[in-house]
Amino acid sequence: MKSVDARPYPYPFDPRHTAAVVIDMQRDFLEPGGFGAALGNDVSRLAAIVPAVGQLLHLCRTHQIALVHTREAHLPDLSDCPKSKRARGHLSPGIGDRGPLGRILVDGEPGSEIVPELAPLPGEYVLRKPGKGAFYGTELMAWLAARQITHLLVAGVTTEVCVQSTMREANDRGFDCLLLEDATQSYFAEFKEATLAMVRAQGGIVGWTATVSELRRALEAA
Ligand code: C5J
Repeated sequence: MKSVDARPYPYPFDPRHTAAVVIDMQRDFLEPGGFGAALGNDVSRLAAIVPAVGQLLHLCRTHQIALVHTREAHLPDLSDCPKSKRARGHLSPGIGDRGPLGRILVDGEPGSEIVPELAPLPGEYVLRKPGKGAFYGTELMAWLAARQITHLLVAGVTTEVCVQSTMREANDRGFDCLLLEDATQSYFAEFKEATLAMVRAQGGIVGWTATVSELRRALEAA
């Protein structure tokens, strides 16, 4: 067993029953011309966490912790995209429309790919998801159960949308989740801080938070 010096109190975990879930580190959210930019956001805020997420990937690969990379992307015919999602915000270009990175949030388009610095290695699980939470409409629960995973290390973007949705879905399914503070980001600084506070409030009602360095110290401790 290992223990991270986390907030609101130490997070015990067994690396053999732990997976890291890296949420939506895609060009559509991190690069100009994608979905995040279409929403009017400064995408450079998100690109700034690429090194920390890279360190997390390296740690997991070194310590044989299972990895899940998620991508928010719809089928090309948009049959898995609710009309309400497509209509929200009256965006132009919006989901399914062609932009500088190809059709926005559509599987197979350049924008839907994970940024090259964080590219999954052959054999790692890459999960396409149609929703904000990674459990909705996916095989994630079955994949984790088959590997007897009980603990999740969660990172990626955006903190208050897909990351928080996934953590809440996981928490309700009985997983103990640790959110990596410096390996997650929002377009809005205050939303990130509020999410970290919500997760660890009331005795860790959704989970724990810690930095990638704190996780490293736990993994390297004898
Ligand atoms: C959003 C996400 N923000 N990955 N998606 O629409 O958080």
